[in-house]
This record gives sequence, C-alpha cells and structure tokens, in this order.
Amino acid sequence: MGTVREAVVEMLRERGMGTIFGNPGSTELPMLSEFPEDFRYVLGLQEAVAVGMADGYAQASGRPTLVNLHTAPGLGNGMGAIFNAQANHSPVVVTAGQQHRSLMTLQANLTNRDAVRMPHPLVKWSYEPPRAEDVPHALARATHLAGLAPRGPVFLSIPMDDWAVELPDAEEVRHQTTRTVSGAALPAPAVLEELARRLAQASSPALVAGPDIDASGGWEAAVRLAERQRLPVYATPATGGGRIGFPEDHPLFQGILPPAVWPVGDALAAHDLVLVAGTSVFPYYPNIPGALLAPGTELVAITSDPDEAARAPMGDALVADVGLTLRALAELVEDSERTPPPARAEPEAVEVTDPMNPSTAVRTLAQVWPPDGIVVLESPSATPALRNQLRLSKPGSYYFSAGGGLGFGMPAAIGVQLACPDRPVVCVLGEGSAQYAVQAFWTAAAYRVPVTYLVLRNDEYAILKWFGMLESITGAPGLDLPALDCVAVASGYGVNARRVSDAEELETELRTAMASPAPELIEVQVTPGMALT
Ligand SMILES: Cc1ncc(C[n+]2csc(CCOP(=O)(O)OP(=O)(O)O)c2C)c(N)n1
Repeated sequence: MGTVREAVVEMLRERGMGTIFGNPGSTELPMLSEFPEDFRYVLGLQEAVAVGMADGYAQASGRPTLVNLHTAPGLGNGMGAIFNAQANHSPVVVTAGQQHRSLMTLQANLTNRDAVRMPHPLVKWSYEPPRAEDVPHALARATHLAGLAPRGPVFLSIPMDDWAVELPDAEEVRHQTTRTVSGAALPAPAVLEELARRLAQASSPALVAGPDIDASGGWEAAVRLAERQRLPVYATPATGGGRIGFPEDHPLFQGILPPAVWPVGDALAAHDLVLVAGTSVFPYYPNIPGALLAPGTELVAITSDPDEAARAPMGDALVADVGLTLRALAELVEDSERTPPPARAEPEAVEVTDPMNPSTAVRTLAQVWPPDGIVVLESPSATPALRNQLRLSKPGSYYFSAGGGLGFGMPAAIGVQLACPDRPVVCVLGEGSAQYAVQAFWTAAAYRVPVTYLVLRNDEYAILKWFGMLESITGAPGLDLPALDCVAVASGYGVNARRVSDAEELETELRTAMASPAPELIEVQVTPGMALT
C-alpha cells in the first residue's frame, strides 16, 4: 500500500476531481508534493479568489470541487466566499493545512487552534481526522456530504505530517474511498398525486422557478410542466436567484418576483395556487412588511433542502429532488385548457445618452449575445436591466451570488469557464464589486481563461444609494468611488483592457473580446443610479 497522499490522489482521480483550486503555504506543501501530471492546480492569489473559482467550477460542472487553503489565515480570507458557496448550494470541498501533529498542543506557529469550529456555521461538516490513517476516509465522507442535497461546502483540516504516512491496510482504504452514495429521491407517490390534483383543480395556478431547477437538471421538466398546465412562470426574487430555472424568453415567463414581503404577496395575488420549485420561500430583501400571501392564495414548495422547507413562513413544502419531482409531476398532470397568460412585452431600447445608460450597455450585450453564452453577474444596480434585456433561454447560462457577498463574480467566472471551455463566459461587474476578489485578473491572465469582463463604471455604490433612498437614510458616507480605474488595474494583472464610451464601440469590442482566446476587459462609463429596465 502507499501513503495517505497517494491514496487521496487515486480517490480524486477516480472521482473526476483532478482540478484543484488553492493558495498554498508551507503547511500545504506536503499535500502538493509530486503533484500528478494529469491533475490541474489553479492558483488564486487570495483565498476569496480560490474559493470563488471552486464555487463557479462546482456549480457549472455539477461535481464536488476541491479547494485547498492555508491553515487559519487562509481559511479566514476564504470565509466570505464559503458563505456564498453555502447560499449557492455549491458542493465545494474546502481543505486547509494544519501544523505538524506533534506541534499542535504546544500551539506552534501556524497552528489552526480551533480549526473545526472556525468555519462551522458556513459548512455542512467540519472535521479534523483523529489519525493520519483516517484522512482518505474523511475526504471521501466530506465529498459525499458536499454532493448530497442540500449541496454545500464542507471543511477538512489536515495536519501537514499526515500526507507521508504509510497506510497499513489497502483493502480497508479501497472500501472507504471507492463507495458511491446517491441521494436524489422522489416524494412518496401519494404526495405527488395530491400535488397533481391540487394543480389540476386550481383555477389560476402559477409556477415560481428557482436556482435548484437548473442545478438539478430540471429545466426541460419545468418547461414541460408549465406548458402542459399553461402556468404563468415567475423567477424567484433576483436577490436569491443564483441561477435561473426557466427560459426568460418563453411566452409563459412573466418576469422576476420583487424581493420583499408585501410586493411578493401582491405580485402573486391573482393566483389561487403557487407552485414554488428549487428556491427558498423567499429570499426577501429589503424589509417591506405586509401580507405574505393574499387571502385566496395557497403555496406549495418543492425543495431538496429540509431547512428551506422547514423555515418557510407560509405554504406547504415537500422535500425531494427538484428535477426528478418536476419530471414526475409533468407526466402525472393532464394538458390543461386554461387560457395562457399574455406574453411579456419585449425589452425596450432606452434613450441614448452620454455617458450611456447601464440599460443601453446590457442591451448592447444582448445584441451580440451568442446562443450558448454564459453570464456571471455582479453588477448590483444593473441586475434588473440585465435580466430584462438579456432574457437567457438555455440551462446553465446564469450565475449570481445568492448569498449577496461581493467577490463572487470575478473568480466564479473563471471556474465556470474552466468547467465549460466551449461556451463563451461574460462576467458583468460593477467597478465597486470588482475590487473584492480583484486578484482573479491574475489567474485569468496566467491560465489564459478567456472570460470577457464587462465593467459598468458609474463612480459610485449605486445600489446602496438606492437602498438609502428606500430606507429614508440621508448623509451616509462612503458611497462614492471617484477615479477607480479598472482598465489600469486589469492591465497590471496582465489582462487586455480598454475603455469604451459609445454603444457602437461597445458592440465591436464585445464581439472582439468574446472571440479572443485570452481574458479581456471592457470598461464602459455609465450614468449613475439604478437601471430597472
Ligand atoms: C463582501 C461585501 N461587502 C459589502 C457589500 C455591500 N454592498 C452591496 S452592493 C455594494 C456596492 C456595489 O458597487 P458596484 O459594484 O460599483 O455596483 P453598483 O451598485 O454601482 O451597481 C456594496 C458595497 C456586499 N454585498 N458584500
């Protein structure tokens, strides 16, 4: 038998986990020693970047993904991104090095003295194996847990002397590391039939589509169910919609639900039954109190997350795989004779101004949008405009931080592009958001990951000014960003970058950037303020 390191390499290879993200320190070098030639190590220059890339890769590939951090400070730097991965239901396996076992009790330098507790609320499982011999089994367990519903990050702290330890029993290790564990399950037949019956009997039912439809492969099933039942379809509020679950150019698609309590209840008031699939009920923000639902509205949620089911403030819920359940439901229901809802209006062009309106910028992007394009979005004040103008129509085409922590977009776009090398990835950023994991530019350039970064520069934290207005807050400091030059910053990291000012130029540059084999950045000056259309 070989060493712990050899057993782990073998296990990762068999599980298709040979792409590893990380930022190393001395405590991680033993893990990386003799790094296999068929593996790929993707270096992030800060841990928010390493974890964000792993999050994007895990979501877009659908596979648990390993990211290795440097003991306590590395884990600390990565925590905001781990929070995002948890909200995104992203199967990220976080490992961090630890001091030599013999030096932990005296707390030598670099000891992560409470490693298991450190990421605790953000991960499904946090562990430090009691013996070196347990590392392969613990990593197998972590990987299963990350991939089981609700998917999410897990954490393992691994003392640096464990990797070279010889494993005594090859057969035992083989058992521990080659198991498969599957967890996608349907609801009980009676529960499903009852739901189909409620749908058939409703006079004006609707569907709310959430991110887990896309993550669970339920896209076509959601379309089939909506078409058979002629359901108007809404997207879950953009705040928590880390992915989109329904084609936004479909005639049944009605738009995105507003994010706060009263407006959601009001938007759904015309429906007697609301079927919610693959989202929490609901990712509300800000606080606009009111009735959760109108008196005549009932709600049923399908979620793979028992916590989402339990914490919902209204409606019934069933816990099951969202894709499988939608598929089964689409087969159970009959074709409905209900009148389908009127189609949504086409997105309108906005007035041409100088500098251009952010809606014009995202409309220009829509005009050159390739059919298989993927957008990674972190441009807070332009989110509604982008969703309205772009109207994505294919699964796996949209990634957004459901956790709301900035610093997701730049690295996640790299992870998504590495997982989907044949699809063009465009990352749309506010210039403020671009600063939270800005070192991602280096990874994009060094590994020639051909993401197109489109920065909408408005010289302010526009969304915060807008929230300030909603919340009647005046005189708040720190909301302006004068002279923040993303072109210079990106160039410094090795990314081709340029500034454009009019829509025609933007169109040309977008086409060039999307065709380039290297990462490219286009910064466009836009008018300040929120872009709603
Ligand atoms: C880690 C983190 N820190 C702070 C915030 C608060 N925040 C939300 S939006 C925002 C401003 C983003 O600015 P920019 O990217 O320029 O976009 P704009 O609002 O101008 O569209 C900030 C600071 C956050 N969401 N996450």
